[in-house]
Order: sequence, then structure tokens, then C-alpha cells
Amino acid sequence: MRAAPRAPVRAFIGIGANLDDPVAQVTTALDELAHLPATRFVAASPLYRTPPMGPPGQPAYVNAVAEVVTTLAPHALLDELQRLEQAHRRVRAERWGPRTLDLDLLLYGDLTLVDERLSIPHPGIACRAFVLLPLAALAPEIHVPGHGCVRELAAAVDSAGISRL
Ligand code: A4P
Ligand code: MG
Repeated sequence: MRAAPRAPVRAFIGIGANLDDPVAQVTTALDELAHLPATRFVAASPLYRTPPMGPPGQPAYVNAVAEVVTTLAPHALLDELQRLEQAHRRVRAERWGPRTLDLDLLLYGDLTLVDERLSIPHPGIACRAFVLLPLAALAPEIHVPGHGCVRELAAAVDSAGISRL
């Protein structure tokens, strides 16, 4: 018997890059997200140049957020995001180190989930300006489970050094 089809879910994907022409990496990733299976692309935030969080000496990041509506299950969506990261020749060298492309599943409807592969909401979402500013530009009214409204979270975070491209 085939599994029942899943209801469409509104999901938000964080995009970050700081190597190999980051603006092009992010722009290409947005186009690729628009072609994910079982997924409708809704909107992209503006692009932001952001100071690096993590090891010093890295180039600045370019960050953005994409909104999609998907019938992919959370882990299937993560599989697709990791496939795109691989296609951008991402090499995982050090935690929070420089990368050609990082795709994080920020929110999947109002789901809260923690297992060995996936934490939703993404653990950094409520305190990172490079996530909250683009997310607030797209969906200020959205509620982050366990944390509150995006508009209020974005207003409370330190956004020094961030500029809109
Ligand atoms: N994983 C668990 N939950 C998720 C999720 N919601 N979305 C797991 C995506 N992946 C999730 O991630 C490690 C593992 O997290 C994955 O295998 C997946 O199963 P990774 O991308 O391989 O490693 P990472 O990104 O180096 O580590 P981490 O802790 O995920 O870092 P973040 O939180 O992604 O931060 N500075 C600026 N300005 N802008 C940035 O975008 N990004 C990072 C990375 C550091 N500094 C930055 C930025
Ligand atoms: Mg990541």
C-alpha cells in the first residue's frame, strides 16, 4: 500500500556562503531551490553581507533565506539540501569554517524535532542576526517554536556590521 500524501508545509531555508564568489553561490542556490522536487518556491529574501561567526580570518559571508512550500518530509528535504551543498563542492573541514555553500533547514511549519541528523528549529535561529534579518524581511510574523516572533527576535539581536546588498 502506498503512503498517504503529506500535506504541504511552509519551510524556511537559510543560505550562507563565504568562498568562491559568494553572491554567485547564493544566487545559484536560490535557483536550485526553485527546482527542488515536490516543492514550490515562494520567495527569497534580499542578500546580506555579514561578518563571519566562527574562526577568525574568514572572508565576510553572504546570507539569505528562502521560503518554500513542500510535501517532502523533513529528512528528505535535508537530503536535498545536502545534495545541493555537495554540488557546490562544499568541503566540511572545520566547524563554522569557511564554505562555498551552507544550507540550513531553519523552520518546517511549526515542527519541533531533534534527532541525530536534524534539529528543527535550527539551533542558531533565535540569536543569529545573519539568519534573523533575512528571515524578518520575508516573514516577520512567523513564530519560532520555543522562541517567539521573528520580528521581535530580529529587533533584539545585534546586527552590527551587516549590510543589505
Ligand atoms: N543538522 C542538524 N540540524 C540541521 C538543520 N536544521 N539544517 C546537521 C541543516 N543541518 C542540520 O552541519 C552539521 C550537521 O548538522 C549536518 O550534517 C546535519 O545533519 P554542517 O553544515 O555540516 O556543519 P556546519 O554548518 O559547519 O556546522 P553547524 O553547527 O551546522 O554550523 P551552522 O549553524 O550552519 O553555522 N557566519 C555568518 N556570518 N554567516 C553564516 O551563514 N554560518 C556558519 C555555520 C558559521 N558562521 C557563519 C555562517
Ligand atoms: Mg550548517
